[in-house]
Amino acid sequence: MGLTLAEKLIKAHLVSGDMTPGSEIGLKIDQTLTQDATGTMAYLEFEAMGVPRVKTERSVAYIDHNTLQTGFENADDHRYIQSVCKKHGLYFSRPGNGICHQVHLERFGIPGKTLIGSDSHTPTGGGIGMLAFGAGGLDVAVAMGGGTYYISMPQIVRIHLTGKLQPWVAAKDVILEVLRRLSVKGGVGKIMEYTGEGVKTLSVPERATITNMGAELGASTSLFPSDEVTREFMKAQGREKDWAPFEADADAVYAQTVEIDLSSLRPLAACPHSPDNVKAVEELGSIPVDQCCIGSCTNSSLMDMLKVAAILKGKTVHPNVSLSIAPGSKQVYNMLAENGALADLIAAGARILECACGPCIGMGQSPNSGGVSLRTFNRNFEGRSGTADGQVYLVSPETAAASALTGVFTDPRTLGEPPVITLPDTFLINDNMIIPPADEKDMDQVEILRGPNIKPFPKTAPLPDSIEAKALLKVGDNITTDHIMPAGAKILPLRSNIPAISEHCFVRCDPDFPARCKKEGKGIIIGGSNYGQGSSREHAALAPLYLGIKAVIVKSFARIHVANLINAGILPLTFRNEADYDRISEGDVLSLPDIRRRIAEGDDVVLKNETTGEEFALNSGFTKRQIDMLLAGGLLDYTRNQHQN
Ligand code: MIC
Ligand code: SF4
Repeated sequence: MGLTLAEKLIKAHLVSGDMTPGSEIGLKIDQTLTQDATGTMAYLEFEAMGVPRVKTERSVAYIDHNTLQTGFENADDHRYIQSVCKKHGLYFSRPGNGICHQVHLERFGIPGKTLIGSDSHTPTGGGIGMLAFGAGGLDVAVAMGGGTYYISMPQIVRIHLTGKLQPWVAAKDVILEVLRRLSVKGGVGKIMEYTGEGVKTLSVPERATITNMGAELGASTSLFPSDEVTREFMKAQGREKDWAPFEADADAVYAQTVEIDLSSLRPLAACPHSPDNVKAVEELGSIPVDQCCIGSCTNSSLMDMLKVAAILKGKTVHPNVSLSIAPGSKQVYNMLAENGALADLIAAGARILECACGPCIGMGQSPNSGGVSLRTFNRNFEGRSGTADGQVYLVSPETAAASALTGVFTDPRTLGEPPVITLPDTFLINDNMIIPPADEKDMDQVEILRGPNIKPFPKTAPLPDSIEAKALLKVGDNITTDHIMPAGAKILPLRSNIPAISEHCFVRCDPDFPARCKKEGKGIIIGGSNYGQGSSREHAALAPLYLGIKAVIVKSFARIHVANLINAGILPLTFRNEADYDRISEGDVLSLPDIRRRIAEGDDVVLKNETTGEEFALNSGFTKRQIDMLLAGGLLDYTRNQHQN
């Protein structure tokens, strides 16, 4: 029996476990990446581990999220990360050099290698055949120290592509179609592997758009083969020597197959407020548009920008629309400038932003009240844009550019002949914004620069014998990490300061939550299904930890978030019978008797609702390693204990 591509890459990196879906596997990690919003914490954790120099083949720190500098905090954090890189053996991508996933694809990614990144869109690397996962900062810190990365072995799903995209239909429409069919929960516990004749018709940037947004399916990662198209891309990046072919065996067996005929797709849009609320653009009607934003790690490649420039050339953005454009990297920006396309964008009235995440993470460009914003990004969770009642639609660059001109939602197919864009034979290569680390012999001289905003990791404690605490919050299904720990220009600068950022924990759901936690000193959170979807931010676990949350009890968890909770030493439990969710009200006193022994011995966990007198069973189902982590009080304590033994 042949192997899928995912199985081949997993097998080549397998340190422990076997490839039985659902069982824990340990992987050797070749490369890591961090960005600045999760990076400071990850490097504080790395420093706490006491490893002098990263042990990966390549680790890169990017500055791309917290680039709005309205106070000292972000700039201080950038300096801190830069000094850590120099001392501990990492490459540092300076602010202005671009979005981590775009730059990594261009300059560092290598087909067949493993990559983990402290950002949920790290699977972008799957566009060139990398096995790339988003992870919490602590997991990345451990991998940088040479440690194994553990996940539960996913099922491998085949997305079989046939046909060819019609004019004006884009890669974004492919992944929106997958989201429409499978939903934001459809990829949980799965790797989405793209196969079929249709694969050959897609360029690397198009493939990367698709693997990037696999994160919105909840998938562990997504993967394209490394083929001739990949080789051409690597060659154009001056890195052909890093290319090697990788593909699934012809007789590989998949857990599930999804068939997509690319020729049958139409321009699509994910409507407010979920990436899977997908409708055809032509069906939406002429909704007036207030804002269009083009960019983000999903759609900011040279190809995307050239298409947009060709659509806008010689025209003017509609008077009621604000159009902002952020090229994904300095390479893209520079090439746009050299070939004149940048002039077309400027002439049409686009507001050009620096190469960074920008509006995608609420760092500026929040829409007007109730404003309709068409974005080429990957997430449209309520409030993420920074405007509580903003109506964000996720669309292709073609749809965004067409609508920016007309002022209403516009199917780009109405524009006539599409522009023909071909990728260059060689990209402009200039890595002058990437700073290599100091030589090993000089590293001791490098001083780590810590600003006053950097506060230590919150206190952890071993799992107590029993837990008794109030249900301090009860939330519904599909709670995102943007609900738990909002981002945006005001809150992101506090990413290195857990006490301060905790004041914003869950405020979008309940403004009194932080105060209530502080008053009670401890608590339990109750949630529905797919709790913690979205970002990899471990702050969504560290802030609750700081606020005294001992357990989170839900119908089901999203993959990265549950790992982050365990890493933080917070007990993640699920209802055995989902209907028991209804038997808990906010404010009820709950107890988990004898919890330490039950977790240690893998026994059934019992939850007592002391307020109602009811009692019911919860699932734990942790692996030996997770049990040891939970007993120790989280991954840091667990790692310290291991070093001591
Ligand atoms: C996001 O898109 O939500 C982010 C910001 O890139 C996050 C990381 C973070 O919260 O810093 C992600 O996707 O992991
Ligand atoms: Fe940045 Fe947005 Fe991509 Fe997250 S999704 S890495 S905020 S561009």
